[in-house]
Amino acid sequence: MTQRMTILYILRRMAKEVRPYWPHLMAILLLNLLAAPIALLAPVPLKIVIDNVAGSQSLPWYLAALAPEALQHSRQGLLVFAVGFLVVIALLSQLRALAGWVLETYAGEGMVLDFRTKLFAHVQRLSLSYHDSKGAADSTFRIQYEAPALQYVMVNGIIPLAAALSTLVGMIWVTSLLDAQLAFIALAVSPVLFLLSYRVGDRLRERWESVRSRETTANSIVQEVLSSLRVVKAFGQEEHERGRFYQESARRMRALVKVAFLQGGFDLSVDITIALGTALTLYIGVLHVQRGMLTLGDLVLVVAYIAQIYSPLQAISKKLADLQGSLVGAERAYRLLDQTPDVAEKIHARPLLRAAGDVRFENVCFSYGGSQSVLENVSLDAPAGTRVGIQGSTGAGKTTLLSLLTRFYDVCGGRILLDGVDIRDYKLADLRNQFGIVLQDSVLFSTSLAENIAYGRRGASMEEIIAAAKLANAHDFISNLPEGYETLAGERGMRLSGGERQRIALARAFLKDAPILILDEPTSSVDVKTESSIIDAMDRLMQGRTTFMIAHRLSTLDSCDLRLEITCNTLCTLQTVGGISQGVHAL
Ligand code: DCP
Ligand code: MG
Repeated sequence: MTQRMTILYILRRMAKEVRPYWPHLMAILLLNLLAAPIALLAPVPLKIVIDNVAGSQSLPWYLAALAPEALQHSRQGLLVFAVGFLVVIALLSQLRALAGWVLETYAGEGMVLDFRTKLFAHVQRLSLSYHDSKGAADSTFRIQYEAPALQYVMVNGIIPLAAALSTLVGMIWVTSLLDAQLAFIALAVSPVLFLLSYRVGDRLRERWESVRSRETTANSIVQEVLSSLRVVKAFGQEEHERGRFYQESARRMRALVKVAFLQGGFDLSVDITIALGTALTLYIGVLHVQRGMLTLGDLVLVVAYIAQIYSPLQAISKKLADLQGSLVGAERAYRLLDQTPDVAEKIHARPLLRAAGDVRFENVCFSYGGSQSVLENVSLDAPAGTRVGIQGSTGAGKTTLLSLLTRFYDVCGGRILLDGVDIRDYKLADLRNQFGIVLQDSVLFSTSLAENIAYGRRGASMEEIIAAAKLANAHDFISNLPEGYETLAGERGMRLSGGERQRIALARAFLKDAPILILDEPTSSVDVKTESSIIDAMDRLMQGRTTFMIAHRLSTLDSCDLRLEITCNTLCTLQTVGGISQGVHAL
């Protein structure tokens, strides 16, 4: 199990994270601190009405300084001043609230937006093996639901905490001027409070962790089921999935009830500790009065102030407990951010504009983490322009072999060379830019067909897109659609048939015009007629490019210069055509 991050560590990291928002946070804090003096002004107009309008006292100096000269000499004038003052105070208080609200929303949402974007960018950089093992739902949850922890802690947590702390200091100072000993006794409960929040905080955090992990699981069930709804429906498993979802959600609920118990118990202990503190100060205060150290009036004042000391103390302890849930969220978000991609780019990686397409595998070994190796000692040599056909039974490792070439995964042993240079020495983006890929199951995005084709080269013109579609034998079927190139593909391209998706993917590859082609069974899910139209398009696409083509139907591989088969984790040559003879070793 990974070690827990300490609260201090998380807070420090967060403070660094939100550095651009520090001025906003300071302003919010100031606005928070202004609330108390404005609240103190609220009863002043009433005092003016009673003392100076109904009564006949003259205005105290501090109000006389504020009131316009003309209003000070008649009762009518003073009344106008009093009601005017009331409106001004209300306005001030509302303006303060409004400014606070706008600033809090702006800063809070802004920092969450930045943090989310950072997490999202990082998740995209993480290698496929991370996502294979963790699943998409986990990352989604962390990005969408854990990132806001930043706002809860920095805006809704630390600021009220700081405001309460400064009120506390002010109140202690005022009380200690009246009776230092009493102030000290009143404060004696604070270590108890902090110890309490510390102990309970730790346990709360543990419970919150369990709530969050249940939430993630429930969330991933929803995501998984909805993305495979066809299968669920086909096998009539709705009830089973409902049960799975219910169980996880019920576990989450039980964990939350435990949190509520703990938090409720904590609130109760804080309140009781504070009541004990008040009782003690009252007792000792009365003793002081009896000994003549304090007047009765002072005692009343001190007791009132001590109540004022306790309310921020209470707020602070409860806030510390409240924050635990958000701290757990933040920790989970940081854990994601701390994942290092295992397919990493070297610091001084080589740029690569356009490769010639000379590919060499040297004693390549690979396994997906488990003990079972998928490829062992695979060597092959494909000079630029070679068409390599790869066959092999299902699960033999054909897709894996080509995933190594694009560095979706890194080899465990041996090396792969492109134009004589280890592919790990190139910049990742440059390397991947060298491949046009048509996968076993082509996935489209839920945008228009034109945009889907243009995914191969952002910013391609409509003419180029249409030209690519024509080359891929896709233009005809696209033009027959009512909305043509503007037709929406539906989620993952589900509104198109398998063969149609495949041809869009080919058009994408045409548009990308990369020197190396990877065709992973692009005709596996289409009828014979469509297959011949796709093969026809592929033939055009393969011209002048190094091509790796996987096919189950062996006739598809007829046009290849080099035919390989993967069996028992290694490669054997079936047939070499033309000048390529030394290519492959079966080891
Ligand atoms: N494998 C794995 N983890 C992954 C992908 C695959 O453990 N993320 C395993 C499953 C297979 C082996 O690796 O036992 C080879 O998988 P391939 O996808 O490379 O197999 P093929 O492409 O050869 O099979 P198919 O013809 O079905 O596409
Ligand atoms: Mg495969």
